[in-house]
Amino acid sequence: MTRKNQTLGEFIIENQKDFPYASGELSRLINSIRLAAKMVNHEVNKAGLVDITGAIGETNVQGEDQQKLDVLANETFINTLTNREIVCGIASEENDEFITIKGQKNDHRNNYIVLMDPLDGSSNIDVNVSVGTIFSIYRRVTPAGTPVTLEDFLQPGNLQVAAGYIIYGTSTMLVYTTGNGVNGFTLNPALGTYYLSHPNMQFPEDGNIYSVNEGNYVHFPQGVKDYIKYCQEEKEDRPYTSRYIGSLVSDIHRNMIKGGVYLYPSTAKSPNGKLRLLYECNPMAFIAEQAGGKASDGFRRILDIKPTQLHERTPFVCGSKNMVDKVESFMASQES
Ligand code: AHM
Ligand code: MG
Repeated sequence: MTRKNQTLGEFIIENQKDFPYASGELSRLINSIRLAAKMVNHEVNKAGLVDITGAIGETNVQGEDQQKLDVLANETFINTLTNREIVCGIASEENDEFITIKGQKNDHRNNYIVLMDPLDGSSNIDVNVSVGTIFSIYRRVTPAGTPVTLEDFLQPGNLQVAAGYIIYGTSTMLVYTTGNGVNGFTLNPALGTYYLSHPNMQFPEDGNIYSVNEGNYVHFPQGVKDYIKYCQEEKEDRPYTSRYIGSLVSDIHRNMIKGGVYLYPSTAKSPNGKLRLLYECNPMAFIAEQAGGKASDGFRRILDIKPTQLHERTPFVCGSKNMVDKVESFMASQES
């Protein structure tokens, strides 16, 4: 159930019964993400002052070292998630290996795994363009009471119990799903409260925006080249509009609201594309499907891929259902 003026805190409590394994742990986990996001938001908003307060890597006026924002965001999320007796393991784009959390009694009793990209698109920070945090949540598969193993992290995306993103944009928003649709909350920075601003978000079934780094065009597979030409053709409803921010969260968020498709295909140099399956593509795919959209590697459903490595990459096509279908049909016609 959703209400106007509902805060994220109220929403979490009121919808707890719909959460998988409604024990309250997942609610507390989402709550801790909400808190960490506020802290990161505070730092991201100050990023433009770095030239005044001291450059990254230098010592600031208080004698503290200035940290890179992505490192700071990583530490903020890890510290917030660690202190709550819910999470047993974290994997992050910023850490080569996963982190094991023993719990306060050192008994490895916690149940949830979090995979995250704490600050995606961070090269955009220097130029005051939106960045985001992406997170994916699973139940562990190894028994509680034992340390987590890689197996707990290498679960296919279709087993996610929750996923979401935070967009640090003109407003800061937290958008997430627990498998009952997608809801978006906007932060009122004066009050530090998130309000339900985008209930039951839905990808339009069709759209007219395509988002891809066309600088890589010559390296794209023929199917993607053909699709791009299709988008540019002069027809009744085309050419489509090209929009590419280079911040996955922002590009997907815009396309979910307006209707569009995001592509990061394989290239001749990177046969698996650039984006990471576990903490970039899977959470976005879960959100896309929950919002009536679709996510694919060009041939198969992202959420059905069985991961083999923590940081593995995959080609990624995500957006309005009919547009992703179209990309897949171009890809299939070029497969020999
Ligand atoms: P990052 O995790 O190093 O920030 O890279 C991920 C980002 C995505 O947000 C974005 O969609 C993509 O990389 C842009 O890549 P490119 O500059 O190659 O177009
Ligand atoms: Mg990233």
